[in-house]
Amino acid sequence: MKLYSFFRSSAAYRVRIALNLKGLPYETVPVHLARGGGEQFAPAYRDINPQSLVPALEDRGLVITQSLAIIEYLEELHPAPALLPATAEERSRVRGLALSIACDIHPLNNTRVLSYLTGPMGLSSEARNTWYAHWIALGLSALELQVAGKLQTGKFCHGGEPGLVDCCLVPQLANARRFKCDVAPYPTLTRIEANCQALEAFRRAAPDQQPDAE
Ligand SMILES: N[C@@H](CCC(=O)N[C@@H](CS)C(=O)NCC(=O)O)C(=O)O
Repeated sequence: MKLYSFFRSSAAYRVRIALNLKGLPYETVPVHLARGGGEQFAPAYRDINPQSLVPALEDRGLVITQSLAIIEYLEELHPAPALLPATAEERSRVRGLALSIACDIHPLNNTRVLSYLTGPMGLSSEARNTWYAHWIALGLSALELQVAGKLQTGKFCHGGEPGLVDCCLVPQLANARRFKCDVAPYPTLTRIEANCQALEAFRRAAPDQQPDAE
């Protein structure tokens, strides 16, 4: 399998964690999101993903886009270890939490959104960082409430084994820290993050461990 990735991309980071948790080998194909206006917009990559976003996964000639679709594809083909729980009720919780990160928190701090703020919208980097911190705080404080003190929450976001939500949480917290957001108000999320970081699969997926890290 080939993973089109950028070391700092949190969406690609999710997939790297899932691949590692499942013990699936893959080749990294770096797509630099900043160099030369962004390699994601080059025709060669547009042919792979017309959305010009990473990650994309190539497997046996099939190209899959969208990190959560990629993870669910891996889950269906390689069910063990499972990243989704066994029952429909539990899966609905896990998918709901994962989507709150992937659909509601992350898109507001994506590279193209932030560059549009400081580019065509004429915002200063300070104002852009205020935008970033506002949406992160709103999203992470809701997520903290969704997991804190809940019976289904365990060592990880759902139970005692790492799963889909953890694949999304760790990159999102890494991103928040990169933008100097205070993560102290989210003690449950950071406790789970520490449990994840104790696992090699998570550490090996980290941005600074990638072949294209700068
Ligand atoms: N919903 C997509 C989001 C993908 C995404 O936003 N990727 C970012 C990096 S984390 C990207 O490629 N940004 C390039 C850009 O904004 O032009 C997914 O989950 O795969």
